Amino acid sequence: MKNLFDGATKCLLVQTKFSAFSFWNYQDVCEIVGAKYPAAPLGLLTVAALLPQHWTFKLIDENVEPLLDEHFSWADIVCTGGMLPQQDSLLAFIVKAHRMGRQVVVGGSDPSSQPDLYKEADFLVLGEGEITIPMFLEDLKKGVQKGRYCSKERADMQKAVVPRFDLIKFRNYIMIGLQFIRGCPFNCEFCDIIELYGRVPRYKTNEQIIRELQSLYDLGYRGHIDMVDDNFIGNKKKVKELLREIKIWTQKHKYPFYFTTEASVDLADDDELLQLMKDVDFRYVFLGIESPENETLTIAQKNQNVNKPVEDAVRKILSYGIVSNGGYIIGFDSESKQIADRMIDSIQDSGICMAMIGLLYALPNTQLTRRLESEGRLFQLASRTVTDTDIDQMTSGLNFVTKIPRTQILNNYFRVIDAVFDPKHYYRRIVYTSLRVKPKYRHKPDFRTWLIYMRSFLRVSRTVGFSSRTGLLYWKMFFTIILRNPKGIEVAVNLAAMFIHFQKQKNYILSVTKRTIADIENKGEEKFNLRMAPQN
Ligand code: B12
Ligand code: SF4
Repeated sequence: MKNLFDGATKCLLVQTKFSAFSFWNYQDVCEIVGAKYPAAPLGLLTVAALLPQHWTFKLIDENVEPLLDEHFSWADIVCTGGMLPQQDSLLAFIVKAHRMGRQVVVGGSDPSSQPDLYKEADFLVLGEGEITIPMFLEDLKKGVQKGRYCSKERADMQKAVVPRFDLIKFRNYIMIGLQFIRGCPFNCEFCDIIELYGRVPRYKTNEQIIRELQSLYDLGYRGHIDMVDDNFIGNKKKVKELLREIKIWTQKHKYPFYFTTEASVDLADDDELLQLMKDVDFRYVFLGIESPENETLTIAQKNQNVNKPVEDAVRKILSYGIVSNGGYIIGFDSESKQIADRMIDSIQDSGICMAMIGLLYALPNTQLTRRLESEGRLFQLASRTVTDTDIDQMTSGLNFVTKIPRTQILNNYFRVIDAVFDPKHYYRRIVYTSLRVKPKYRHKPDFRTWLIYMRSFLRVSRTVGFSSRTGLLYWKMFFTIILRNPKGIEVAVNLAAMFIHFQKQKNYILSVTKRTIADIENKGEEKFNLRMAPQN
């Protein structure tokens, strides 16, 4: 048997397919800008940097190119990993790799949350790779053929390695991820981040982040970087120090990048932080808003959002040239009868265009899941969808016996999606946002990228501007912004492009939701719940 550790091992890393219908899988927009998938597989790029560097690596992302038998034939060992929406493709990959006679190493968030589902893998390397990959390698050195590795220890981010960005073709992706912080200080009941990564944010040093930026710069990458932190501002003091360092570096390098990230709503309380983000060219931020109702926020332990008018926060963030996207959830026990109207009003009043509205999903290994289990309300197939569709946060969800009648929740959900993604309403939000945004973009595209922007603009104008549903709205919006706030036009066209995806997503969600409602009405809710077999 070949010594895999010491030898000239060929290692195949595979990012398996995401489900086709996902809020984040905006294929139409990718096509318009000439990319193949939104985000690069940062987890596997990090794994490659943690494995022995004398190995040879090949990374295949099934979302951008086909995985062929010859890739397996080339490899001595294959690695994969990922999240819940990849569960089916990950499991199929393990079977295929075995059929091709290859040993499989599996890690990442879904295998870490529910390892037993992945028991067929030869090596299950769970939790943070920085801790468990060395454990796996120790065994590999000894010639061990199978193993499961996990640890309660948290990785020291200050020892984190620079991901192997050289393994991907940048042009395949809209954005490249970079991670500063793991963990979040808050305690939302439905969240698995605090279970996976803890409540004390651990961060890389400024030097590490600069090294990662430099690595991307040296490899020739320019453009969009997504700071993939669960809450970028989890430690405000540290993040300000980092932004000051980035400001010096990025000025010196003539602003090669612009940024997006995720943050809690209290970002709006800190002008200094917002100014620093503006200085280094942050353009979009995803806010976990969840619910417009204070009682629900309190019960869900999302106390940081209680009594925080979202509209004010979004307007404040916009005044720094940063556009907010928002995450919303429907299906909490404490929701009022007016939840649909309140959510629609809140989204319309804040002007948030990219609103990710999902049904409450009890993710494996969360406080919510444990509570529902103890109340005998959790469905047995808790990690899977309650519809027969792909796993997707937007349509799956409600994987438990609800307190409010399920059809009432689903009807509310239907109404919210229908209204929020109604073309008239969506375009009203584009106008609101684009008139108020005061961007001062520092990153300037090179000539080739500028040509791509122009081509994308023409493609969006052709697709949206000549559609019977959106044509009039698009041109009216376009001339309003050009005349009244020309600096907002880039934001306006980007948001209009995203609507191509949202329209399809809306139709898909509405048809799945309608089918589920009909199914429940047909059988009765009790029978529906019985079929989903609650655990008790
Ligand atoms: C960035 C991000 C995204 C991005 C990009 C993801 C991508 N590459 O396509 C976008 C915005 C597109 C996204 C979308 C979604 N995401 Co997301 N996302 C994240 C986030 C914030 C960071 C992921 C990341 O890059 N981390 C940094 C890298 C270095 O860490 P890592 O990938 O975990 O890898 C480490 C280990 O897991 C391990 N590892 C990973 N793979 C492998 C493989 C092997 C062989 C080994 C040994 C080890 C190993 O080693 C690495 C180093 O320690 C995480 C939260 C988090 N903190 O993990 C959520 C998270 C992964 N997303 C999640 C979900 C549910 C989704 C969505 C369904 C909806 C949503 N909530 O946003 C969609 C679906 C995507 C789709 N296309 O259909 C969940 C997954 C839950 C689960 N149990 O699987 C998470 C954990 C957040 C959450 N709680 O909601 N996401
Ligand atoms: S703020 Fe976000 S990351 Fe932090 S606990 Fe709440 S849901 Fe999780």
